[in-house]
Amino acid sequence: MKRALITGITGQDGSYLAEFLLARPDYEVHGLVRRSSSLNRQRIDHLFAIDPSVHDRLHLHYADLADASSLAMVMEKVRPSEVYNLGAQSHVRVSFDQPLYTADVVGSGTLRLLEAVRHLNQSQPVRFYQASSSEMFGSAPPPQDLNTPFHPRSPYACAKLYGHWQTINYREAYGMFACSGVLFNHESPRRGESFVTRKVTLGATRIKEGLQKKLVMGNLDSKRDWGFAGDYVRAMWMMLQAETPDDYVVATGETHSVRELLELAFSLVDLDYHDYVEFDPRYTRPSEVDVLLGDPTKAREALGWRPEVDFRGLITMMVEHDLEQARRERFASTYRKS
Ligand code: NAP
Ligand code: F7E
Repeated sequence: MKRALITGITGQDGSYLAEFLLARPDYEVHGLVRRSSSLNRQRIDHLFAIDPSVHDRLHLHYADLADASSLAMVMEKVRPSEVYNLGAQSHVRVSFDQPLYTADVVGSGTLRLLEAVRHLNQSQPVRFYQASSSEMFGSAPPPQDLNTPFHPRSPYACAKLYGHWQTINYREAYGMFACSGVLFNHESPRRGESFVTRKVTLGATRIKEGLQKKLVMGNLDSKRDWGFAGDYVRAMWMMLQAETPDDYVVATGETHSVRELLELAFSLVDLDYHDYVEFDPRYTRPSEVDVLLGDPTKAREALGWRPEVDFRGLITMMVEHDLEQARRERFASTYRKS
């Protein structure tokens, strides 16, 4: 039995990764969860229905990346063979409002976890995956790969860069099997509601169903290399199954503007986004990342990884999901009124 420990299991990627690992009968999955006043396990509740054995193969532990002692305790209790560090304050705009908190959880949090892994690694081999980000490239001209100089443009990106180099340093200094995956934007129906793709697919479908009148947005000119989260968690796992530890860019190799995203999402519900979208500077950032376009050649050649869902397929999947949700909400409110 392989034993995986996932920080950020309640997030988008954590839920897909846990699902991917639990579909393999040889994995036991442990996830870190934070205490909150109301439960936020919606993304992982369904995992218990995969098969009856999941009740014995999925375990949750209270801990926090800001709390080194909790990480050490969980590491000692679980003794995992693979650790995936996906926990983060992951919203770029919010990182400008909470820079110190973001630096602590995203930057120092990675170091705290690496220290706990290093101690365990003295008595058993542990493989470590760090969730690095294309945001680290910031204003570097596209296409971006691991030879592109980093130029981060937000507190979040600076903190991720710190975690990226600490991961490499632990590999070089202590010979640890530590990999940094530099992942470009990846989305899904489980994406947080305030990231741009989900905000747009929720907005378009709710407008279609009469639940919302307009959609207020920020900069429509920025471009992103958007892939599907389900494809990207497979790349994380492949990195830890390789013979030697290394770093990889994971991307689709295609870029699209926020404007193109709006055009596609609204057209899928037979609407024209020009009729509904308004601008508010509240949704812009003090410094923006204009164009991200990844070159995933190394991941394809060394790991055999390829994305299976393209931009159109991804946005269609998200619109279909959110349309169904909006319809259910509309039926429920009509029923309540009648
Ligand atoms: P997400 O949906 O925002 O999930 C973040 C997870 O981190 C949640 O489970 C959250 O727990 C947890 N978390 C937050 N603060 C924590 C803390 N102090 N201690 C422990 N856990 C904490 O993010 P995602 O999209 O799945 O992304 C996963 C990772 O990949 C993140 O590190 C992100 O920065 C990175 N990344 C994402 C993308 C992307 O496009 N999605 C691209 C590159 C890199 P709660 O549920 O309790 O809030
Ligand atoms: O913004 C623009 C915004 O917040 C994308 C995180 O997962 O990917 C994500 O970071 C673009 C930006 O993602 C709105 O200005 C316009 O140019 O969806 P986003 P992000 O900042 O690229 C990276 C790789 C990560 O690592 C992060 O964790 O869309 N935009 N109008 C808007 N963005 C938002 N959120 N809301 C708007 O109204």
